[in-house]
Order: sequence, then C-alpha cells, then structure tokens
Amino acid sequence: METGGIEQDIDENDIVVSGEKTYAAGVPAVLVSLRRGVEQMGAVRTVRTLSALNQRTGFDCPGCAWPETPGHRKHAEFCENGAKAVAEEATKRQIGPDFFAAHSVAELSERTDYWLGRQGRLTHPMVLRPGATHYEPIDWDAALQLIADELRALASPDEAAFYTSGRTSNEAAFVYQLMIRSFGTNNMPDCSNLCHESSGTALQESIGIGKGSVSVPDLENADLILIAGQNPGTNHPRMLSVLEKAKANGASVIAINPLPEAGLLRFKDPQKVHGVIGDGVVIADDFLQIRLGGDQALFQGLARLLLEAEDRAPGTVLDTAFIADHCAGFDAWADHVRRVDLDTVLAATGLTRAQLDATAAALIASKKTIICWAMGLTQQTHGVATISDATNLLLMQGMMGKPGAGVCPVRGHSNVQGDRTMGIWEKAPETFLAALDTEFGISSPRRHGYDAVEAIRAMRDGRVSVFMAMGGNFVAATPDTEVTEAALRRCSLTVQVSTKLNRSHLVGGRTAVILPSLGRTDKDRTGGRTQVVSVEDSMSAVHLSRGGLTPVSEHLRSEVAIVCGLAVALFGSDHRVPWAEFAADYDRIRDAIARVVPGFGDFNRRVREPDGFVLPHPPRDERRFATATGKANFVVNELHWLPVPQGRLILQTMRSHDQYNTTIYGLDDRYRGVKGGRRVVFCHPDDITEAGFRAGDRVDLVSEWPLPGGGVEERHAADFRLVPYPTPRGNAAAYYPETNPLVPLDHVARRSNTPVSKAITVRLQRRS
Ligand SMILES: Nc1nc2c(c(=O)[nH]1)N[C@H]1C(S)=C(S)[C@@H](COP(=O)(O)OP(=O)(O)OC[C@H]3O[C@@H](n4cnc5c(=O)[nH]c(N)nc54)[C@H](O)[C@@H]3O)O[C@H]1N2
Ligand SMILES: Nc1nc2c(c(=O)[nH]1)N[C@H]1C(S)=C(S)[C@@H](COP(=O)(O)OP(=O)(O)OC[C@H]3O[C@@H](n4cnc5c(=O)[nH]c(N)nc54)[C@H](O)[C@@H]3O)O[C@H]1N2
Ligand SMILES: [Mo]
Repeated sequence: METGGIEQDIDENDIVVSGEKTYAAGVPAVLVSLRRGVEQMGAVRTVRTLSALNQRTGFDCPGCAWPETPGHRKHAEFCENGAKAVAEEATKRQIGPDFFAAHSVAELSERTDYWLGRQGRLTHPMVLRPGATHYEPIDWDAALQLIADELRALASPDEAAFYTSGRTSNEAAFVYQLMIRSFGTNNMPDCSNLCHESSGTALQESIGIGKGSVSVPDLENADLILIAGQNPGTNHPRMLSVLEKAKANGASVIAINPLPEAGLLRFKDPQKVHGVIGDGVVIADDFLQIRLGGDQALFQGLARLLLEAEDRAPGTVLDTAFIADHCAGFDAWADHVRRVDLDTVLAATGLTRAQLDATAAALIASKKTIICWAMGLTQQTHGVATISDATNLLLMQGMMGKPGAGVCPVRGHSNVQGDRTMGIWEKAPETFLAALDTEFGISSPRRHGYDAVEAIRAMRDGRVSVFMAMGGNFVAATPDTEVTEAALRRCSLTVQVSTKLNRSHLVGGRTAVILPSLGRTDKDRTGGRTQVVSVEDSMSAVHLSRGGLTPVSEHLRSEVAIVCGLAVALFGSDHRVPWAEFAADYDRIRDAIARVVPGFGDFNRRVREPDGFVLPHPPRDERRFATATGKANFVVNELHWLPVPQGRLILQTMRSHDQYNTTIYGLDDRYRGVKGGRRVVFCHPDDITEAGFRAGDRVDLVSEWPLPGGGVEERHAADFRLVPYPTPRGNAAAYYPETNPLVPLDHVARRSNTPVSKAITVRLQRRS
C-alpha cells in the first residue's frame, strides 16, 4: 500500500501545441483509461472497478449525469473520462496524519491543484486549530462535537451555510437537508447554482418543472437534435454513442458552438469495431460556429423565420392545436419575435443568412426536435432568457410531451439533479417544506436561504461564519478567487467532507476541519451491513449505486453516517428525527423519502427493479404544465448578446479533456492538441496579431469590470500561452479553475444568479 503521497513535482508549463483533433475517443481513449486505472489502482482493482461501472449491480459512475439506456446496459459501459473519474477516487494512494505532519498548510498552498489531487485519498479526520501551521488528527466524536458546538454558539442558524457538490447520493442529500432545516436555515448553496440553475429557472417558468423532458429512446428516435453550448466528447462521452444511434436511425445533428469540438465533428466508438479501425462517424451534420453569447439571438431569429414560413404556407410549420390547447402567451410572444432584427441576429451570432435559413428549414422539416445544452448556455448573463427562447422555439412546433421531442439540459455532476429533488435548494417550494414538517414534526424555516454567490457575499460581509461543504471544492469552483478566499478566511469554522485533498482544505476559517468520506466506488458497511444508495440521472431515472471496493482506510465514514453523527451531536439522541436508525439502515431513509418527495412512493421496492424507475414529469408524460397559467408559457425575453469592445476579447472558461471540474487528472487536452500544461489561452490568429503578439507568446489576462459609479475594476491572472485556434474573432477560451480569479463576483446571470463563466471581458497584456 502506498502512503504519504507523491513528492516529485512536474514542470506544468512545458506546453506543446499540435493542432486540434477532429475526432474523439477511439483507441487512444481506451489506452488512456486503462493506463490511468492501473497507475492509480493496480491491475486487479482496475478490472474490478471498471467492470462494475454503470452495471445493474455496480456503482453509478461518478463522472457525469448522462443516463444508461434502459434495458441495454452492456459490459464495459464506461468511457475514458468515466474511467479517469473512477481511478481518481479508487486510487490506493492515501494521505493521513503523517502527510499532514510533514507538510504545512503554507507549503501545500504553494502546490498546484494537479499536485494536490495526486496525493491520494484522505484517511483521517483532521483539524487545523486557530493559529496552527499544520493539520493534526482528531477523532470522529471530537470533530463532530467541535462542529456542533460552533453551530450552537451562533446567534442565528442563518449564520451558517451548507454547500453540496453533486456527487452526494439521494439518501445523504436527504438527511443533510433535513439536518440543516432542523437546525433552522435554508442556506444551502450547491453546485447547481454554478451550473444548470439557469436551466431550472427558465424551464420552471416555461413548462412548470426544472428538468429535461426527454429520454434516451427519445434522442435515438429524433429527427433533429440541436446541441448548443456543450462539449460531449469530453464531458458526456457516453452521449456520443446515443447520438451515433440517432444518426443511424436518420436523425440530423446540428452543433452550435464557438469551437469545433472533436466529439461533435467526428466520433470513434471505442466499444465498436468500426470505431477502433475506421475513421469514425461524423456526428454533426452541420456546425454553426456561433459567437459567445449569440444563442439567444439565434433562437429568436429562427423563431421569426419559422413564423414567416407559417405565414407563407399556413398550417405547415406551427403546431396550432398544441398552441391552442396547451400554451399561453403565444400572441404576445409572436409579436415580439416578429420584430427581431435579423441583421442584429447575424451580428450577434456571427452566422450567415444562409446558415440561418438552412437551420430554419431543418426545423421546419423535422417532426421530432430535441435541443440539448450545457454550460455554454447557462453560464451567460442572459442564460435564463436563452434557455427560455430555446424552449419557445420548441413549443411553437409542439415539440413537448411527444416521443422524440423536447428539452434536454445535460446535467453535470452525477447526482446534481437528485440532490435538488431531495431538497438541497435554498428556496425549496412550500409543498416540500410542509411535507417534511409533517413527516418529522419539525418546523422548517420558510425564509429563502443563500445560494452560492450570496453565501460568498454573506461570508465576505461577516453575516455567515460557519461554512460546511458536503463534497466539492468551493473555493476553486466559485468565481472571484481572491474575494472568495478572503470570505472563507473570515469564517470561524470551515468544514469539508471530502474524498481527496483540494484547495478548499487550504483556505479555511479560524478552525478548519476535514472529514474523510467514502466515495461511490467504496463498499459501504455503515451499521455493520452492506448499504446501498441511489442517484437520479439527467433524465429523471432513479437507480441504485453499490460500491464494491474495500475502503482504503477503516476511518472513512459514509456521508450518511457523517450527517447523522453530526445531527446527534447537534440535537442529542432523543431528537424527533431517528438519526441513529437512519444511519444504521438506509432503507429507513428511503421510506421517509417515499412519504415526503412526490414520485418516490414504494421507493425501496421500485429502486431495486433492474433499471430502477423514472420520476414523473408532467409535461413529458401528459402534456400537463404546473405553471402559473396552468399551460406551457411562451415567455417574452428582451434580446441580449455580446458585442466585443474595441481592443478586448470575450473569454469563456471551460474544461480540458483531462480534468473533472477542479480535479486535474493530467496536463493534456488531447482533442484540442495541447500537451503538458493548462495555462493556455485559445484565440483567433488575427486577434493575436492585432493585439501585437505571436503564437506561443506568454501574456497576462486582465479582466475588466465596469463599476456602478463609473470606472473599471481590473482582475489579473498571470502567464498564459497564446494558442491560435479556430474560435470566432473576438472570442477566446481558457481553462477553469485557473481563470476564476478573473470572474467578478457580481458578474452573474440574471434571475439564476449563476456566475457568468462563459463571457468575461479581458485584454491581453504583455508580461512585465
Ligand atoms: N470529463 C469531465 N466530464 C464532466 C465534467 C468535467 O469537468 N470533466 N464536468 C461535469 C459538469 S459539473 C458539467 S456542468 C458538465 C459540463 O459540460 P460542458 O458544458 O460541455 O462543459 P464546458 O467545458 O464548460 O463546455 C462548454 C461548451 O460550451 C461551449 N460554449 C461556451 N460558450 C458558449 C456560448 O456562448 N454559446 C454556445 N453555443 N456554446 C458555448 C464551449 O465551447 C464548450 O464546448 O460536464 C460534466 N462532465
Ligand atoms: N470559471 C468556471 N467556474 C466554474 C465552472 C466553469 O465552467 N467555469 N463550472 C461550474 C460547475 S458547472 C460546477 S458543477 C462547479 C463544480 O464545483 P464542485 O462540485 O464544488 O467541484 P468539484 O471539482 O467537482 O469537487 C471536487 C472535490 O469533491 C470531493 N469529492 C469527490 N467525490 C466525492 C464524494 O463522493 N463525496 C465527497 N464528500 N466528496 C467528494 C473531492 O475532495 C474533490 O476534491 O464548478 C463551477 N465553476
Ligand atoms: Mo456542473
């Protein structure tokens, strides 16, 4: 067994650029998965884990929220990046008290995220006492007591905030929110706030539920699939097999993206012979190289063209029966969209009129259309309006609640959707809170709590002084790194429930605690029996996840055990909620969920069916819309887009092929042709020249943020190599989290409050 982590460092700036790839997956992907696994886990553990991945009796892949095809799980249903996610967690390397005695927090702070993540699994509860230089071990009871004491000492429960990342199981999320509400606050920032909040906000208003309306079979049987603002080749690789099947069934796919992402243009399925030896399948029939933030204009422009086509040939474009029976607000919306200026649409999108017409023609020809999207749409100032307009475009043709059609927000974290269903929501609806109160005899607070950005502001301003995180890496995932770090340092206590070492352990409050938890791959023997948990995927399917590996340390506890243990320390053992029973038998938690959360009736039985079960989705199932009007709403949205200021670039921050959010697996981005480093900025070659630079030059990035009273606030991120890349003029791209110091805390999407990570005004500055 390896202990003590890895000492050697690597030059993380030895960057080689070789030009972007035009296909994704194939043989290199298989080799990379196996190598990564063996390196971290050893051969036996590699075979055992990868063969249990996403199988009916195995564990849910912690990589992404893409679903399994029901009834079709085949052997080796994993992808290169799923394998990396698993290897990252199932590693045999571990770091315990010796490691923390050998490395001060100051020293660890100098290390890169890549280095931190490579050290291994956390094994012991650790505490950093006020003024101390090193973390020291603390036993579980003392750690939980310390946290409970700090929480009880607060003047108000609202002085605490509880973050959730999206890997937390349904069972752990349910008891976590129950503990937080029993304590008395709704301060539940979560990674959804940073991710698909814009989707939830828009869909809730348009169709009455914040979730996608399609299934895998819908995608496979669609006529037309638009994929906007998403890079599935890297972030949802198993989606490519579904798209391939859809294409074999006759679907057209249109990719809408500023970048020609490899998976969208060509895909080699590593699990099929033709993928291994051939050229692969071209996934996208059409590629609309849109400018950053141009999507809302595109959707409105297309809607106008469709209305005009209907005028020319009435009864051929719109689904007038659907609009009449199921929708509200059509006339006002149609009036608005007819006035959209098509020249503005062309300027905003950077597309040609011919491209616009061809896309409109494709929509008109299609009887079954699906729009898929991810962060390229949500993390924009006008993200909610953009998604709302995508939904309007589908509604006008009745593309909702029928096979092969609908909205498909592709979620990120493997259980981010389930966590929300379980009540991890700073503004959970009254129906949920009332059911919770009835079940447990508690009085859940009704005041809305803080979301992620509000939680940072509250810590910055001293309104929150205890911060606890169930997974994730808050300080690296959130915007405005300098402000967020200072906010966390102001806290009296920060608590991280984690599997791996990350930046958030190094930027803590006066006291900082690390609680090491089991992950998805680990066997969970809480209470002396084998426990299973459940998750909900991007398409509302709920199924079991059962880890099979022996945990690397006997000191690890499950997230459920940690929450229930803390609740007992906080409320005593004769509390209304049976915390100890919950921890001893997760079936008890599921029984409670069955009574509180709609759609979970008979949970324990149904989740043990081979494919689990699918939650109800009224628009999908019966064209029923629980909105204020009782109908699907056409929503009028003012048009926004992103003109590029003179001498500036608009920067999007995205994922490389070798990372999972803030976890850096490696320093390569194979599909984009970058090797050996992450501090690169992709720019149009003419923008590089115009700014007076050459390819390969090293620059500092300076973001500019207008202040309300006039003037401009600047933020800096140092030393990025210029990489010429086929991105639209005026649009640049670089990796997150290195670029998070550039994102102003107040730069958020209207209504969803999601940080605008995909549109930051920057200038390139010569390194001094
Ligand atoms: N391997 C791996 N898998 C992951 C993750 C990971 O980090 N690694 N993260 C998980 C999580 S939490 C999430 S949320 C998802 C993220 O999945 P994605 O949303 O695919 O992730 P990003 O890398 O942020 O990519 C955004 C894509 O949108 C495009 N884009 C940016 N701005 C715009 C725009 O204005 N308009 C349009 N049309 N396109 C735009 C970018 O060029 C890029 O292709 O992936 C999940 N899966
Ligand atoms: N600039 C910019 N910023 C962004 C984004 C962007 O595109 N651009 N994307 C945003 C998005 S979409 C998201 S979802 C967030 C992601 O934000 P987070 O979810 O907060 O970040 P992750 O990097 O996924 O968290 C990784 C850490 O989670 C812990 N972990 C992993 N598995 C488990 C587990 O099973 N249990 C527990 N307790 N801990 C575990 C490990 O310690 C690991 O270090 O980042 C957001 N930030
Ligand atoms: Mo995400």
